[in-house]
Amino acid sequence: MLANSIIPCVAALVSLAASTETHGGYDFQVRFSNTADPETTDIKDAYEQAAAEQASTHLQARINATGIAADCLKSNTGPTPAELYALKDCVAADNVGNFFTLLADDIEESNTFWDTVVSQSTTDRTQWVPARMYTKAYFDGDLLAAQFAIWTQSQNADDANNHANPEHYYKKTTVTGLTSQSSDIFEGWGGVLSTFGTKRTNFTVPEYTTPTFGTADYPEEWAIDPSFLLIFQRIGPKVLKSGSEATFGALHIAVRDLAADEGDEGKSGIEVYAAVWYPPWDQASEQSRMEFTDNYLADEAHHMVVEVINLTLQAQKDCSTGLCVA
Ligand SMILES: *[C@@H]1O[C@H](CO)[C@@H](O)[C@H](O)[C@H]1NC(C)=O
Ligand SMILES: *[C@@H]1O[C@H](CO)[C@@H](O)[C@H](O)[C@H]1NC(C)=O
Ligand SMILES: CC(=O)N[C@H]1CO[C@H](CO)[C@@H](O)[C@@H]1O
Repeated sequence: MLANSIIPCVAALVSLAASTETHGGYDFQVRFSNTADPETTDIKDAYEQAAAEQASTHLQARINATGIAADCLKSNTGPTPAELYALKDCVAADNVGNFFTLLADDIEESNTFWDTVVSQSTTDRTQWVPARMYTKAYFDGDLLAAQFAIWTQSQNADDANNHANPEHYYKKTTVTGLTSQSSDIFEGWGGVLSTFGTKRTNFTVPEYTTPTFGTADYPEEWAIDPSFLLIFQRIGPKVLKSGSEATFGALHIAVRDLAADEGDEGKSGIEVYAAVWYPPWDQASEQSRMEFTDNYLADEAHHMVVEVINLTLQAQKDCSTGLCVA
């Protein structure tokens, strides 16, 4: 009798604990490490909304100050993600280079910030620190790992980026080989969870390729579970676009198919892993170092969740029209 009354109670607790967020009719579960349980509160909407409010206010202030694309403010000033994305579309339609001019001071500030982090870090890469997330997306056969991997190299993926995240401003990907790409990216992150504010960074990922772990550039510690096949993984340095051309991080993204019996949903899907490894800023004050590793990197991990959910949803739409032949 006792056992009977306890078991349903435990089951109820377990299902309460893991949060499944639903977007575009599909369920998602987020983890910030491979050993963690899924997050217990929804990540995407709250983070995207908070980031959109900040991005919208900042962009409007810059438009006001410079007069660039000022007509865009007549009909696009709301604080929601969708309204911000419409404002960014309008600014980019005026000239795709507008964001570099509007946010030139931000780029300078970010260059200074990252140059400081790099010059005040003394360790090899085994001691670098990650912003990282795992997101399970239960597409139930509507989007496969191979399709998502192919889609990420397409023009559609570049086009989707300014709608995938409030702080994204530019992305241009060039396929450089069978298993390599390079990307020019202008985006920001920070400011929602971290007191550092948003660092809007203009950078390239010049050699984004299939990883080989166990090297000085890509230490063994960065390898992930072998269920993520190497053919669906890419890694590459993040290099500042101007000034020092410093390598200030390394980007690693992977995707795998998820069998129906692996998740909590009884549905199949894909799991996306995204990580950026950074120098640990070990010579900073204790306060700055902690703010960096605890809050600033958490900001980027949340930013990546928003992006991955929006981008997989867009990939599903594009692939369903036959765009992603795997
Ligand atoms: C931009 O200018 C408009 C019109 O003067 C004003 O209503 C708005 O508050 C300004 N926005 C910001 C963020 O400065
Ligand atoms: C930022 O990068 C773009 C190309 O991706 C380049 O055209 C622009 O000049 C750069 N701006 C700054 C300020 O670094
Ligand atoms: C690319 C994409 O699908 N972006 C969507 C992200 O989510 C926001 C909020 O729901 C939408 O407005 C975007 O269109």
